[in-house]
Amino acid sequence: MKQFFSVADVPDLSDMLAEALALKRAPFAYEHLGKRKTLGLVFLNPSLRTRLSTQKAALQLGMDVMVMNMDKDGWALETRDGVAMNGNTVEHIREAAAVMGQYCDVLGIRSFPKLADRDEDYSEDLFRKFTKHCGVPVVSLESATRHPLQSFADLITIHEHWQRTQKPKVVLAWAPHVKALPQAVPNSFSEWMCRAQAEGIVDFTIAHPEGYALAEMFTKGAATINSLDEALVGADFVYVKNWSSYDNYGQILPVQGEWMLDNQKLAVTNSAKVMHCLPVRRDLELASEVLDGPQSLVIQEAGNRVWAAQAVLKRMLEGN
Ligand code: AN0
Ligand code: CP
Repeated sequence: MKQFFSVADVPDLSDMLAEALALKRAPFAYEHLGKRKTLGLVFLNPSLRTRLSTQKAALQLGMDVMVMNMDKDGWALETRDGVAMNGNTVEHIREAAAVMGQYCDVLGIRSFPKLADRDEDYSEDLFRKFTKHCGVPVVSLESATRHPLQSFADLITIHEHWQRTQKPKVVLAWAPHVKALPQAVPNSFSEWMCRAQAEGIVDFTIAHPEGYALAEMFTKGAATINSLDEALVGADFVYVKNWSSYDNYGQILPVQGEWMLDNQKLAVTNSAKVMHCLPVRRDLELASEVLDGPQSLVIQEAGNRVWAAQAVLKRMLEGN
């Protein structure tokens, strides 16, 4: 595997899932695979889970890890080509990425969208340029439009908590927030769930208020509904997440009705398990009674980030 950017980089979803579950059972089975290999993690934005789970995954494969907090410790990066750098940027991504590629066998990069210009964010300019110029395999630690390590961990979590034979009903539920957040997590979750649905693993529904539709390229095959209460009926998994509008790009729109999941809303589900990628704002996005209750999977879900990252890094080290 040369790149882990989207579900399209996984030709065999079921095999990859089985690989992650096998690593969870035997974390050190490949502890020599990464010996004398270096992983570099480059952050242009904050992170708790991605930073720690990916480091842990690499250490369990015997790799060395270097972390670069580019936003705080690096030179201000220029990504545009053909401009004289006479403003605030100090170093071009062409040199910065190429240099980091000299020090690392695998690189990971996190870079959120600016949420100002939709075409710019959705072109994934920074991730693509970084990949092109570093010259080594690159794993996305959340790019402008996707968060594939999160979605992979989410799929692992759903698989683990669904032992019954019939397909689970999975609902992606928009939640309120006070800040404009990226669409990366819901785009990615939807992309992975649409693939899982196409492979007969899940039934997938998206619930969001009017004005919050995700870009079509991520939602092919998903049922979409503008009512949370209707979507929740019979749900087996509810995946809670806020995102800002794609149509009115990066905006927070006025919303009708109550969209925060609480125990009362959860009552119409099939005793649904509740997921969130974290960080979550308690009693704004999700009621604390749900987070603290028996149906919450948020901690197990975060735990599974290790196995998702380890399966990806293993494939990169194996070169297949
Ligand atoms: C980020 C987001 O919504 O994309 C990161 C989530 C993993 N969340 C926040 O900025 C709160
Ligand atoms: N879920 C997730 O990616 O969390 P962090 O932003 O803390 O890495």
